[in-house]
Amino acid sequence: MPDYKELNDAVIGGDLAGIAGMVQKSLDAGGDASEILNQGLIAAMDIVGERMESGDMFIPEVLMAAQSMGKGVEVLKPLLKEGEGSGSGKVVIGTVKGDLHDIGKNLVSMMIESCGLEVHNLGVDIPPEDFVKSIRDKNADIVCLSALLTTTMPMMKQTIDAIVESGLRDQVKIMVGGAPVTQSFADEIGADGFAADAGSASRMAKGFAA
Ligand code: B1M
Repeated sequence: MPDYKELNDAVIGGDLAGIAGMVQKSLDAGGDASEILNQGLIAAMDIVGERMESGDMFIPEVLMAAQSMGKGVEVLKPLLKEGEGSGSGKVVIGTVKGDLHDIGKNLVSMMIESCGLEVHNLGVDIPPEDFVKSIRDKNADIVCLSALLTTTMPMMKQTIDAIVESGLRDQVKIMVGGAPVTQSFADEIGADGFAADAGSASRMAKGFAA
């Protein structure tokens, strides 16, 4: 397996100027796009998370790392297709209210889009009523909720409750994901599916849309 230490260090160090070139170099050296994403970029964010928790990295540095990761993903984007675009479903995706994390959610959005589904990415900090409005306005078939904080996981349940109360529950499949989310939590709050990563989320969405 190629050594991704240089790439990991570039993300951790927030090397905005160098990251795209380094990702391209890994690709030119024959690296696989998914492997570069997982071992080079996502693995680096896990280290960033550990350093954040231990107080060795602060929010501005974490934001630089996050932006570097985004620049790296841009290079990989055309190569990260999950399958040929043949779907016809409409998907609404967003990070729940109170939560500002969007890197993973954007990866999920990108991978679902690459399956040919129509994706409406609402952004971050999305209140339940905005999910409901968007499901109604877009006539969505699937809604994807993302949460990265244990403190915002209950907002997933509140969002599902709002969808039920709106009378739209039968119209949509509800998928949930994000680092602290589990299958048992998804079952507990009444979601239709849990996806641990962007690849499985896109396969699940494609299955629901079929
Ligand atoms: Co924050 N943060 N953060 N953070 N942050 C975590 C999540 C944390 C684990 C770090 C830590 O302490 N170890 C911790 C949460 C602890 C907890 O609740 N258990 C934490 C904290 C505490 C906080 C703050 C409270 C810090 C503070 O202010 N004191 C604060 C909260 C702000 C808020 O949201 N209200 C905060 C802020 C931030 C930044 C803004 C600085 C920045 C976010 C920038 C951005 O997103 N634009 C940030 C970052 C970058 C992180 C870490 C380091 C990296 C997250 C990430 O992007 N990972 C993170 C540590 C970590 O996760 N290791 C951490 C890479 C990404 C590709 O993975 O998002 O897991 P992930 O997505 C995956 C899967 O989860 C899944 O697919 C994706 C791709 O495979 N997935 C889905 C995600 N969404 C899905 C939806 C689906 C399906 C699958 O729908 C169906």
